[in-house]
Formats: sequence, structure tokens, C-alpha cells
Amino acid sequence: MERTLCIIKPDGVEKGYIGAIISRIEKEGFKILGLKRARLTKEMAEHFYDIHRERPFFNDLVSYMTRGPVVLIALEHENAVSHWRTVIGATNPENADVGTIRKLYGNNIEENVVHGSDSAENGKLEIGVFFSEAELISQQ
Ligand code: IDP
Ligand code: MG
Repeated sequence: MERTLCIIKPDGVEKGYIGAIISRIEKEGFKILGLKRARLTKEMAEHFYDIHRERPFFNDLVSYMTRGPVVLIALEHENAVSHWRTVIGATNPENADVGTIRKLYGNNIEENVVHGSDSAENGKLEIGVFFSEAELISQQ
């Protein structure tokens, strides 16, 4: 079993898509190990997106991710990383497949509603940033 972190980004929360996204998570068969609402600080967002620090959109990305509350969801599934990335679609909603979360609800390449980890290793690491082991509950 693999783990991946879903973040419902501030635009997803603002536009009222929390329910639709959690419903989709359940429909796709993911186990929800942990779930919480949070407000990211500038430091948290900068750390989370550290690999993009040198990109021209980094400062905008940090402003976007800190402008309002997010929902953090720790997911488990077989091949959770690739399964979740298939469900959310391409980074740019314009290029995302029909029916994906980003195609359905995304605004543009920045405001794309949801995060998904990019590897099993990062899935574990990212979940560890936001959840203690005691907060991750495996039984259904
Ligand atoms: P991902 O979220 O699909 O893994 P990444 O390339 O890791 O995409 O980028 C992280 C986040 O940064 C994206 O989800 C999006 O919000 C933002 N982003 C990525 N590329 C651009 C860009 O070219 N302009 C503005 N924002 C971007
Ligand atoms: Mg990424």
C-alpha cells in the first residue's frame, strides 16, 4: 500500500469544492488516513515547494497557497501516487483530461485546486510534514 498527500488548495476551499473532492476520493477507493483543515504559513509553503524556489512563479505560488485555508488529506491506495495524479489531471487544467478534478474545477496553471505528491517517497515525507503517526488511522 502506498501513501500520497492531497491538498485542497485555497481556491478549492473558496469555491466550495471540499465536498465534491472528498466524495471523489471515496469513489476512487482511497482510504482516508488523516484529514484536517489548516492555514499554511509563508514558511510552511516555501518549505513545501522548496524544489520550485528558483522558478519565476515561486513567490506567486507561496502567496496563493497562503491566502486562505487548505484541507490536508493523507490517502492510501495501491499505487496511490499515480492513481491520485490520474484523478487530478495535468498541472495545467487546459491540458488535463476530461473528468479530472483540475479540468472540472481548475482556473489556470497556478490555481489548479488540488495537490498530489509526485513519488511514493515524497508522499510519505509530505504526509509526515502535516500529520503525526498517531493522527493516521488505518482501520476502515
Ligand atoms: P504539480 O502540482 O502538478 O505536481 P508542479 O510542477 O509540482 O505541479 O508545480 C507545483 C504547483 O505550482 C502547481 O500545482 C501549480 O499550482 C504551480 N505552478 C506550476 N507551474 C506553474 C507555472 O508555470 N505558473 C504558475 N504556477 C505554476
Ligand atoms: Mg509537483
